[in-house]
Amino acid sequence: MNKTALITGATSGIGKATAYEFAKHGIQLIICGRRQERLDSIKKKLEPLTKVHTLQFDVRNKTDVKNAINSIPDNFKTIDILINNAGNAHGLDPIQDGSIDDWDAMMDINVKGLLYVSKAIIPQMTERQSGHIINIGSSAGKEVYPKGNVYCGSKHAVLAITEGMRIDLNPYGIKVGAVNPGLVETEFSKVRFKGDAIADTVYKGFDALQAEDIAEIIYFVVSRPTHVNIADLLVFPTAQANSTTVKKEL
Ligand code: NDP
Ligand code: 8X3
Repeated sequence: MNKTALITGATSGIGKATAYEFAKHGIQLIICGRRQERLDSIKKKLEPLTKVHTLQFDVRNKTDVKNAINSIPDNFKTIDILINNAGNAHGLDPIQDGSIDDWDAMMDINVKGLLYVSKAIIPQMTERQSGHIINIGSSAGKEVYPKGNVYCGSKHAVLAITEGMRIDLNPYGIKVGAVNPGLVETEFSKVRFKGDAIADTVYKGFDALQAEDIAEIIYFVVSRPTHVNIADLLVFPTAQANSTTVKKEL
């Protein structure tokens, strides 16, 4: 596929697997994250398959986001596909015990970071009257679970923003959609539980989704014909029925 994609959160999990999947199909890549050494090693692995440019920035810093996107070299500048994937949960606490720092992190990264990156890239898409934006939401954006309060709020916001983008960008022929996974075994729980051993138990006793499962779905979404836009997609592991119902065999 003769296209360029920018993927945020490409150093791990779903974003990294999507970079690998896109590279297999010859999509030129701009991979983003804070951990430069990981970006470098992914670039090295993928370069036999496609052209790769790395961008290191924290999506919370709007100036850095803007400067990073402005620094993209000419041969990568036309971004056909934006995958707004960077994000995480921080903590799992009842609202009365929640940490304000955790709340800030989730709203700043999952919601405001997504907006900063989109703001920097949408103008070139409206100018060309083409483009495809996929926001990685979550089942937590469709359903609130106990102690999920602010994370669920951030992902509900992602879905509302996705719908708003689709409406506002409709006159420009830009596709906008969300991919919403359930439980995917990535570094997500390590980050959520700040390295606590409880993270190792989250995906035990059932076959969780793997990052590659979601990456294949994202490629399917971007490879539909021009007149087809997959607007919203919810994906669970077979063992999961909703946020609180997971069939485990321990
Ligand atoms: P990972 O923790 O494996 O990956 C998160 C990615 O986001 C990393 O590449 C990380 O890169 C990047 N990131 C985090 N914070 C920042 C920041 N401040 N600035 C720039 N990049 C940042 O998690 P997943 O792959 O699971 O998560 C990807 C997305 O999928 C998230 O939006 C998450 O909410 C969503 N999701 C995950 C599910 C799951 O069960 N795993 C289910 C549903 C949705 P770096 O640290 O290098 O900056
Ligand atoms: C991640 C899925 O259920 O761990 O968005 O919140 S969950």
